[in-house]
Order: sequence, then C-alpha cells, then structure tokens
Amino acid sequence: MEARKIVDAVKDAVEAVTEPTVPGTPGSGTPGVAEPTTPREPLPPKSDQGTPEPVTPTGFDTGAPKTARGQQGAYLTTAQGARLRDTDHSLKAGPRGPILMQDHHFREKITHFDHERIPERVVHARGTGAHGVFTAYGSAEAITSAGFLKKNAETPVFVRFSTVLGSRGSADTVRDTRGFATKFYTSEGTFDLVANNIPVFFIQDAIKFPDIIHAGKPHPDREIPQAQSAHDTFWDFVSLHTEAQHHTIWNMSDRGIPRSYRHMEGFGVHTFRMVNDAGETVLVKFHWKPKLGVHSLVWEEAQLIAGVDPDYHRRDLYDAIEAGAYPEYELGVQVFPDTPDETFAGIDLLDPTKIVPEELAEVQPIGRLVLNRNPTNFFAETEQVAFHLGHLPPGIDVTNDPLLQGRLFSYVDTQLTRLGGPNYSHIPVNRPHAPVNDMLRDGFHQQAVHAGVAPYKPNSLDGGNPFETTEKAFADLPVRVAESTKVRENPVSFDDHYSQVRLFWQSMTPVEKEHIVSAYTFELGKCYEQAIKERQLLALANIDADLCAQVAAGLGLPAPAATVEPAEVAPSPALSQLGQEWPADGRIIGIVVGPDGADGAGAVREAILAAGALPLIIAPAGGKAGGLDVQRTFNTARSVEFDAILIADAATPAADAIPARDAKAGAAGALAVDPRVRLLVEEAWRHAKPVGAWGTGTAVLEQAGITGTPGVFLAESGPGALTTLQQFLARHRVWDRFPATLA
Ligand code: HDE
Repeated sequence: MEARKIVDAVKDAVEAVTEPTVPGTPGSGTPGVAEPTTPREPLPPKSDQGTPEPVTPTGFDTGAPKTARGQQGAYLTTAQGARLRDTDHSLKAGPRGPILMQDHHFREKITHFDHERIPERVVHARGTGAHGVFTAYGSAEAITSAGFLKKNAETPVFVRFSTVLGSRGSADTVRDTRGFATKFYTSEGTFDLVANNIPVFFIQDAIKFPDIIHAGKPHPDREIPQAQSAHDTFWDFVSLHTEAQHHTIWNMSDRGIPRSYRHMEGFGVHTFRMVNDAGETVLVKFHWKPKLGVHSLVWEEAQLIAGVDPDYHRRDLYDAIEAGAYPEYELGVQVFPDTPDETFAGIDLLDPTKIVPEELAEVQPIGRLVLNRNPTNFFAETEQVAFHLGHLPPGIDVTNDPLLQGRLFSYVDTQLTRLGGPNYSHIPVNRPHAPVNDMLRDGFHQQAVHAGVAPYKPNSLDGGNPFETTEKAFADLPVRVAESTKVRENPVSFDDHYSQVRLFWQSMTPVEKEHIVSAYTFELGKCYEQAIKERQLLALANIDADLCAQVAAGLGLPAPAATVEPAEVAPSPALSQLGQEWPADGRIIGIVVGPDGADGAGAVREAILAAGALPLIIAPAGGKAGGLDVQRTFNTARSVEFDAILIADAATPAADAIPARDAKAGAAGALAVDPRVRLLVEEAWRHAKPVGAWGTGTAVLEQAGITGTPGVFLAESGPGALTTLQQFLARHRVWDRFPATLA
C-alpha cells in the first residue's frame, strides 16, 4: 500500500512538469536561429569562426567541390532512397510505449551508427591529410624511367601527416616522430613514399618493430601515458637496445616538436634503387625540403598547445590551405653508385640507423609538391587512405635494407584488419589513376563488376587477356643476392650505434644543444626506475661526455664513464635548423587592439597580408573593433597560436573588469593592462617570439618588464613595427633570448 502511494506521487509530479511536446511548434528551435522549414544553403561561418582570409592568389583550379559542406540534396531518405517524414521520433506503441521492432528506419540508423568506427592505425593513428600536385623538374630523367619524374609531368598526390605513438584523438604537439606519407597517383601506377620527419629509425630489422612500439605505447596495465615517450618502458627499451639511440636523439632535439607540418622535412629513411631506360641503376635516399624552412616549437609551448589546442597541426594545415597559403616541399635525392658492397663513404646504405651527411652527398632537387586542397571528408579520405611501400611504379625499386623488407609485408597486412578486407584499393582515395586490369576477384567490399569468365592465365576463353608486356612494365631487377647460408644476423657494420649520434650532437648549435639536454632531463626525470636512468646515462656517455654530464646534473645522478671510444666525427651543418633565413609566408601575427581598434592597426594588417603572412586581430570582445573584424578575443587568444605579437593598444579594460587577483597590475598611475594581454606577451617572450608595440601598446611591454631585451621593439607607427618584425621572423625565433628562458 505504501509502495503504491509513492509510485502515484512520482507519477503525479512527473505529469505536472511535463508539457506535451508538439513537433514543429513555432519557436521550439534554437533561439535566434530557427530551423529552416524549406531546403536552403547552410549558413556561412561567422567572421570570427572562419579560417584566415586568402593571402596569396590560389593559382590553381584545385577541383575541390565549392559547396562540399552541405548534405547531398534537399530531402532526407533511407539508405535505399525512400523519402522520410520524421527522423526524430522512433515508432512506438503509443507516446509512452516501447519501440516497435518493425521500425526499419530506427534500426537502419542505429545499426549503421553502431558500426561507424573502424580500428585506428596500430601506429600513426593520429594524422591529417591534404591533396596536392607534384611537378617534376626532369632532373631525375637520367637515373629513372619513372614517367612522373619526366620534365614538367604533373601528378596528383594525397599526403597524410601523422604522429606515431598517440591514439586517434591525441594531441598534435607531443614529442614524437612525424609521418609524412605521400601517394603519387602516377599514370604508370601508384607510388607511395611512406616517409618520416626523422631520417633514421629505432631499429635495423623489422622483426623488432612490435618491441619498440610496445615499449613506446602506454603501459599495458594503466594505459598511460598517452602519446608520450617520457616513461619507463620507452627508456627501458632504448637504453638496452642501443641501435635506437640515433633516432632517440632526433626525438629529443627540436625535430621532435615541429612548428607545423608546413615546417618539416621528410625522409624516405631507407635506400631505394632507381633504374633508367637503359637499365642502369643507382641507389638513392629521398628527402622532402619545406619551402618555409624547418622550424620547431619550444617545449613549454608544445605542452601548452596540447591542452589549449590539441588540433594545432591539423588546424594549421587546413587553415593554410583554405587561406591559399599552400604548403610547398621540394623532393630531392641523394644519389650513390650501385656498388656491390652498397656503401658510400664508408656508410652502410642498408643500415636504416645511419644517414649520409648532405655535405658528402648533396640533395639534388627533382620536383616540387604543392598541397592545395583539403579533403572533403576526413573519414573517407584521411582515415581510409592506405599506404604501402610496395606501391612502386616502373623505375623505382627496393633494396635489401632489412627494415624496408619487413615493411613490404606489414603495410598490406595491416589494411586487412583496418579496412576490413583485401579490396581497400577500391576506396576512392586509394584508387589508382592508372588503368587497372588485374585478376584479383571477389572478397569483402568488392566494388568492381568484373566482366569475362577467365580471371586466370593462361586462358583462351577471354581471348588470352590480359597480356603481360615489357613495355613500360615494372621489372624485377636482376640484383645479385649473395650466396649465403640462412642466418638470423645483421652485417657487422650495423654494430656501430654511437658515432652518428655523436655526429648529430656535435652538429647542433649551443641553443639546440641546450634544448636536447632539457628534453633528455625532462623525459628521464619522468621515469621511476633508477636503473633505467643510469643505463640511459651510460648510453649518453658513449655519445658525448659533455651531453652526459649535463643530463646527469639535471637528474642529480653521477655521470658514468664511456665504455666505447668516442669516434672522430666531422659535424654536418645541414643538420642544424638555425643559421638561415626563410620566407614568412603563412606565419601568424597577432595584433592586439582596444575596443575601438587602434591607430595604424588596419594598415599593418594590410601590410602583413601583402607580405604573405596571416594577421589576426585580437580585441577585448568579438564582432568589430573600430571597423576591423575581430578574429580572436582576449578570452579565446593564447600566445601559442602566434609567431609574433604586435600591441597596438594597451587595451585598457574598465577597472572592474580586472580580476581581483590581478589588481596589482601595473604601477600606480600607469595604464591598467588587461592581465590576459600581459600573459599573451609574457608567454610570447618566454618562447622567444618577437614582440613589438606602438602607441599606448608600449605600456604593456614596460609592465611585463621586457623592454630592451632582444626581439622586443617599440615602433613609431604600425608600418614601422612590421619592417622590424620581418627581420626577426626570417630567423623564426629570437634565438638570443635562449637559454635565459629555459623553455
Ligand atoms: Fe610504418 N607502419 N612501419 N614506418 N609508417 C604503418 O601501416 C611498420 C617505419 C610510416 O599515414 C602501418 O597503414 C613496420 C619507418 C608512416 O597511413 C604499419 C616498420 C617509416 C605511416 C607500419 C615500420 C615508417 C606508417 C600502420 C618497421 C619511415 C603512416 C598503419 C619495419 C620511413 C601511414 C598502416 C599513414 C604506418 C609498419 C617503420 C613510416 C603497421 C613493420 C622506418 C608515415 O603497417
């Protein structure tokens, strides 16, 4: 009886507060943006939500669908094309009743949703892609018969950039290697150049790949840390398996935290073989060189971005392409004679833990890549693209590098699980642009309706088709395979694990060395096991005593003595990122203005656009500031988004807008500076970015206490500030500010 009363009471209460819902009641939509009742185009993005405006004329008809963001057509249908009246309510036995089994639309919608996800890539799960065009210079014609490398040949490409260790949703700016995989849709068959931004690898033999990846991925018990190498299992493995030390020092250098995918080199890592029309062969290593130069983040900046904007690199690439600031890279090759011992200058070309310094073998440019179109659909293109080292056109072949040999197996194999069967080359982004006439049949997700009755050779029933040919066909080169016995061994030359690591360290400038020391100290400082730290210090001692001593001091541990005689190495200046000047194209400059804009801000903005960089106006609130469109507000802006900051106005806030904790902002009688603007400037300064000001903006620099330090400038006017700024941007950062910032 008591229970019955409670049920009744609850029922009464629920009925009292529940208004009957009437679909389509006027005013039931989102306030201010009512749901359209007749088909129309999607709303354009708001001014502060859009991508930065174009900075260069596009120059290309990229073929991208112009209205690709909408749905396909006006009326909703089932998967079978039947139009639908209602997709918001399931079919029920009365408004309060259970869902009926016969609701085929409900079942189709939910079932498809339940199966929307596919397994993420086992490595390189986090990535982003873009379409582009590769144009050959013709300079490789003498060494390869590949048609796409003939002079002025234009080939469509799809590129996917990635991190290695993190899951699909992990942050972009973690310390890691970056993937740089390019699919050339050549008319002679697809060529995949599946490269990284680091020219060496952790292991010399593919059979060790599961070991290094298991060590780098999160701990199997707690599934932490995500997308990090700063943990015990990673350092346990690399300190024991010392052939990993070369790749590891690249990760600990600024190369491990690129500024963007536009500022990154790419390396094929392995040595490949090229063959020309006369059948002559050479050995080559592939290099991508970014037009904007190789630049990196600083560590604190990378960490902040991982929280503030985990999609930073993805966003940068997308925005740059939408803005017309198309990323460009030059493809180059180092060319070596194809000698029986497969070495060059004493370096074993089959050892993927070794580079050939550019000073010994120049990188010769053979073509130019321009990324000019964003994918229309991330899943369809970027997620489903499948690369494979065995996608080779005639004129390019593999070598016996044992890492490369293993990869030739892995890349097909992994797609079988990830893309659900053997027909992944039928997915639009994977379809070759060359005519396909294979005898592969059936299987899951078969898209082709093959005609004919004889998918076998020899046959007479299909007229003997298809025929083999020697014309423009891939040829297996008659490369000599040494007569030998079966062994599980490496060549002796693979045993040198330290000399090239030392070469890298000694090629760095003092600032870069300081960053490397900080990175090792940070990562080892995150390890719990004392024995692992000590063992890695021993590896560092074998690389360089000074490096070891500095890291040991940071860890508070004794520096061990080397167990290997240090090699005499000649530094390779090409390995350093410093010392050159680069175009400022696509660099992002924040201009802080007040609620009413600022004198000269509009002119500077125009001048920045004309110089090929991207100005973003930062104001106290969104909308307009003195006629300027506001792209960022004091709430949404954070220094890490910008390569430089210009303060046009101190942006004096109303006294009561300053949070109490910042009431001390500014000396008595000085302009009150919004604390968010001060933070913007202080962070930019710590990260060695140029900071300039004019007008009342100079008060901000004074209050931050940075006036008179390198890269901080006061200008008479807006245009004056830009001239000074450009000089700093050409060198990327104000390097003189390190190491005082300890970033
Ligand atoms: Fe990969 N690698 N890898 N790798 N790799 C994959 O293939 C593998 C290696 C690289 O954006 C996987 O489709 C083995 C070196 C890139 O889709 C997998 C070995 C280099 C990408 C695989 C290596 C790379 C991958 C996972 C040691 C630089 C991303 C998903 C022998 C030259 C491609 C996939 C994309 C992806 C295996 C070593 C670059 C499992 C076994 C060295 C850029 O097949």
